[in-house]
Amino acid sequence: MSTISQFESVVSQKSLLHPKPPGLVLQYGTSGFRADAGQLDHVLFRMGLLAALMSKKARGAAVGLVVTASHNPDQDNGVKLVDATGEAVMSPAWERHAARLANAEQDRLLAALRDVAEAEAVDVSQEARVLLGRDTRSSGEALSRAARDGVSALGGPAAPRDYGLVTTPQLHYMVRCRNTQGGYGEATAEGYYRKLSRAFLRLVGRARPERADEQKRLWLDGANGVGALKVREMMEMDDLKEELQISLFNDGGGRLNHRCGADYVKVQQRPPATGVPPARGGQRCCSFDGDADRLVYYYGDSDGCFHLLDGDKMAALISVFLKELLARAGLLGDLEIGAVQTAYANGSSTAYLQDVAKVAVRCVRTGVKHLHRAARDFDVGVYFEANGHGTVLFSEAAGKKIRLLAAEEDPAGGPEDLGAAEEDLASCCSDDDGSGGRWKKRAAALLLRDTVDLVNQTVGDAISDMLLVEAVLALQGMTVEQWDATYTDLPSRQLEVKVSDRGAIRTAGEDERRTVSPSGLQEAIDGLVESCGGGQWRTRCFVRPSGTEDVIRVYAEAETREVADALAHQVSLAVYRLAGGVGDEPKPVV
Ligand code: 16G
Ligand code: MG
Repeated sequence: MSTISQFESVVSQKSLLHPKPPGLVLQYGTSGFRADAGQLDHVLFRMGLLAALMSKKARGAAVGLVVTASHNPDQDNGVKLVDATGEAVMSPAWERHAARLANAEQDRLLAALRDVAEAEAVDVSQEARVLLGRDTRSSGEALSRAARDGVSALGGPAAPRDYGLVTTPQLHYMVRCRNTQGGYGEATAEGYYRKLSRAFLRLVGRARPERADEQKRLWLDGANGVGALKVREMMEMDDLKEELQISLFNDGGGRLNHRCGADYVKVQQRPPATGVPPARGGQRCCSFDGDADRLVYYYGDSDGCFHLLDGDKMAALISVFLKELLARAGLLGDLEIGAVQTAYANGSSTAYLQDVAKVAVRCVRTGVKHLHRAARDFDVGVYFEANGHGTVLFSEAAGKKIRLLAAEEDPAGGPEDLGAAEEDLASCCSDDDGSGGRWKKRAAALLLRDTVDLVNQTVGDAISDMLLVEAVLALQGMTVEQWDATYTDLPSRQLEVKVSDRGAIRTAGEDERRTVSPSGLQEAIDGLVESCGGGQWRTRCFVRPSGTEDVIRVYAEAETREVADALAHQVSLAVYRLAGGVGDEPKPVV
């Protein structure tokens, strides 16, 4: 096996063009590196090297690298790595390799590279295939070039394939398409739009009664990011326009993620402050984040009151829909459906899923990789973070059974020949007794098949999730208010506290609900929860260090807004005092 030494002179020459500022140390955070864009040139070069090694390790399968800082401000940037499955579930060992390479001082880079290649027994003679993409930040182009230099220094003759401006989930999709030789879809933007829009049109084509034009209307806040550009491209498909009329705002004219976008709407619990607000009560609206891997819905009611439908509400809508289809298709006994959430999931959503929808629920640590891994334990794993990141994973067995059943029920393979069955298809989601004749089973099988095609199973995808929500609402004949009324969120409050070292707070267990250090903090939180809610199960509060910013996050939930706000504030003070708070003491929520 050849060694890294044959690449050493070119790597060291090229790395001089992307020098590391001495002493700078960046953490590999929840989803990769994220920092002020000015600090990242060497990181992108080195992540190009790492991506090349990842591809070589996967015997030349494609891997991906996206230059993005997601929902963070325009001046930041970052990198997300996509493994050969098209997912973002790098092992802890590769995360350590990433940190090691990014933080090696200039004269230690070759040694670090050698160590990684040896630790992973990479066959460096293998050609690397790396797919690149970026969001719309002004720093993206130069950082992408740095990544390309890194890939080419190690990659072999094939230049990396640069998709330019893409949403993060689109790049994940491209990687999976390439590594399945087109089995997952065609690895182009057109292929992506075609796959999603066909599945969407098939689904909504079965909605009965057909929707009026007004019901096809959706307002979309694009966070001034790449998602807005891509939705505009997708909406050029004529058929899609007939079934979904999107009014885009914050579509690129303003500042990225600035007072708009999914993170703003979720955390501030208010509509975007910029762009055109929807004029009418009850009108469905949604927001993407800057790289379009998060989605939240919202609307204003006739009294002008704001209502948020976040990742938890999407999980509820989609889980119930899928569970019902599985039951009607006769697959529920064979296939287990489950939902995966984090500690940020609203308590009402967990109670609804478990007690009303009777769907198994698991709670894991924050970060897509944790939810994604846990969702694989189910045949149909619906995972959503409250912040709007989520998707559905279908196990191989589930995919096969659904495809087989759909093929049996629909040998011609298309919806066009349904003839007399059309009327029955509509009733597959109705409230009848579910005794299910052949046609009901058939309808459910076809709807499941098309849902599998609509979902981006590699990662949460705002475009695909939006189409799925729209399709489910159409099929269920539900308005946004009816969807919202499935359960009532408990009032919650999220605050952040600046501390001198966020590592001072450590959490325990699978779901981060309790801290183990600093000593005394958990006891203080328990006492405050007790005094605010008398220990009722609906009052809770937890804290955790952010994986993306230098802050401690505090989350409180209670029966009333006043109690949730007061509890979050009290706990913020405890964090400030016991965990080395810096700057001014946290102020009460106003
Ligand atoms: C990143 C994660 C998201 C998580 C968030 C938590 C990915 C693709 N994204 O945005 O899942 O909820 O970080 O941020 O993994 P925090 O650690 O700063 O609270
Ligand atoms: Mg994002």
